Amino acid sequence: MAMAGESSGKKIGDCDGKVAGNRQRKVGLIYDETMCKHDTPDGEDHPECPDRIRVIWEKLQLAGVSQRCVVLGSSKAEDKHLQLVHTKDHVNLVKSISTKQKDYRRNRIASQLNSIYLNGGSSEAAYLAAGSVVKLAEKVAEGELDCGFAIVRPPGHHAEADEAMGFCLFNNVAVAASFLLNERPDLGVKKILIVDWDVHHGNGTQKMFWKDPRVLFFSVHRHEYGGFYPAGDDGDYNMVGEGPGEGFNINVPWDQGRCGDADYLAAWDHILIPVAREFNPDVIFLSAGFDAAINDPLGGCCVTPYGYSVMLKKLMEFAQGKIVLALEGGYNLDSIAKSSLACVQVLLEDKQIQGPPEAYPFESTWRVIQAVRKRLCTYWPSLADELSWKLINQKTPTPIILISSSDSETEDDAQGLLDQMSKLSIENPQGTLLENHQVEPASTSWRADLAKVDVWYASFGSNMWKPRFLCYIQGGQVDGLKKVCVGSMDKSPPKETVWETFPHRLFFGRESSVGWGVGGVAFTNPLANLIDQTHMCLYRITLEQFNDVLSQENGLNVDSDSPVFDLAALQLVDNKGSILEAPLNSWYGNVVCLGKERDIPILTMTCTLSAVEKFKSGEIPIRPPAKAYANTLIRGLVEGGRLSKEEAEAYIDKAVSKPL
Ligand code: X5A
Ligand code: ZN
Repeated sequence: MAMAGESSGKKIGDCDGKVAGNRQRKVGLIYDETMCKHDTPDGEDHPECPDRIRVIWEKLQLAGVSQRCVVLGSSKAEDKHLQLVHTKDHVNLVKSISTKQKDYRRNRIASQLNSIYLNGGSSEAAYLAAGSVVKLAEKVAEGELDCGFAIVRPPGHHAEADEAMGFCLFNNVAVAASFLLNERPDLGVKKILIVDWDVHHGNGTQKMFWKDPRVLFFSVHRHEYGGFYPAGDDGDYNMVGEGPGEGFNINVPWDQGRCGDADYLAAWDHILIPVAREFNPDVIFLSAGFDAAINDPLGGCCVTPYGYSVMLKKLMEFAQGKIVLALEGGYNLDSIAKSSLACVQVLLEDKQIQGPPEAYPFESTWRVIQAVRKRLCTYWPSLADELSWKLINQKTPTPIILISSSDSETEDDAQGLLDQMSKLSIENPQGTLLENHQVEPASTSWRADLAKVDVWYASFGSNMWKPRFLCYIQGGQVDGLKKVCVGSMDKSPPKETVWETFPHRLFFGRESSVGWGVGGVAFTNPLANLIDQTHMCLYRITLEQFNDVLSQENGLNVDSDSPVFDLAALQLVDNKGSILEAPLNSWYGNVVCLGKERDIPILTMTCTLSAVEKFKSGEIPIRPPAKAYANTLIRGLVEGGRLSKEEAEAYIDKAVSKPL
């Protein structure tokens, strides 16, 4: 019986990827420190930094996987190979850029290019990056290696025939693909699939093979209707190639920036994989940028190492596993190191790593996938079928069923609440307790369970002012508030109050509210971003009380048979950034987990993501808050000790005036 075979006499680590009789795959790796010499001219920080490839290399060594691969030296690209896809002028420009004569002109040249820096090490690094991918591709096509990963920089996929851009000088992958097709016909590579999973569109690669049916180019990227780098229409799904290349260019343009494993895998399962099966490539290139990875500072998506490993594994079913990975973007050092490791483990056919729990694609993901399938189905019959209703209606997060499906701020509902209120004797408009008042519960069974669990309720609107929030707990009414609150069944005050600031956008919208009259009310975008801040006052209350607050915020009765937000719902959002959109049209029907404080989940309630879109489009109006309402927020921030009066006013002003 053959042991898992040996690759170039190198030690084989523990690996259950291969059944007896099958030899260990030969995985090539190329890394060369010389490519670290390409750097910013004056040492300024830049996301595309030399450490990117260092951390990947170190990770592979520390994990003991590079030792199980065939490590090759780098190699400089030949001009004639570069000129298969680049103009002579471009090749000469990149060649000359690091020469002495160019010392003074380098910065000026770079400044005329889009997102490019240059220094004395740039030319050599660019030649090595392209040459290394050529070398690896040649060895894979020859069969000397099964597959491999070129850990190179500068990246390549934005570079066009006559233009360096987007941190890219030469189009490394395009040069290598063209080399196989045109310089090595003896190797029999007739059809090449290039998959580009970098978060940015591979505009350069697309153009280089636009009319070439030998190369099927597939790019999945953030597009946002042309607003995301490299902006414009090139990354649109209508761009399918031309002439003989028509149908051989596939773009999957995300229209928002938080796609993760489920979204990418849906694009794989319902576009890329069926097309790859029909195309049947001889070799696959992977423009392996890791800037769609979770925590990437530029990408904003959240693909995990597990997600990358599954995507790669699915591709290895084609071209007899002949796949060449070339690093493109990816700017979080930790994320790119982990993602790279996961990929090399797949190349080595190690045991599949563990993934996060199952999630479903966004609704917008299905829209994009359906549009792509429709546009391309004449070229690829496997895309012709309609996706099943059942498939595309799997949604994450699972909606919670609310007891009413009306909008809290519609007349009838608010009236309903007021009717209920009118039975009560309200003693004091200043937020003191409504004594002697009990709402008879229809059922109390769920309350005991939820009373045992604490959560932080994070408020960013008028509830930041504690007396106003207490109305929701103890019942009553405060200054400026036009309605009376019934309060929670459990009237005990919050156990603790703390302040925190979250990276979310605060804004004001809607024409008027029952509570405050004419003017917008506060919302915070459920999605985090790197620029904005929302100050929040966190109250530690029980999950039972949280339900009563949620009900009151959404105009629902507190005495319902079942909780709006139960333990199962808490479980579902028990993770930073997770969202539980309630299927009702109320304004605050979206519970968002902002993280944890001492292991207790921090929950806020705000509008849905689709409402954010409507605020952006103007379908729902953005409106400044009424004076009394704004003053209540300011009062909350100041009395809570979070901000000075001036700071609080400036904070609200900014949220009012900054466009969404
Ligand atoms: C290779 C890559 C990104 C360029 C972004 C420019 N380039 N803002 O990820
Ligand atoms: Zn990128």
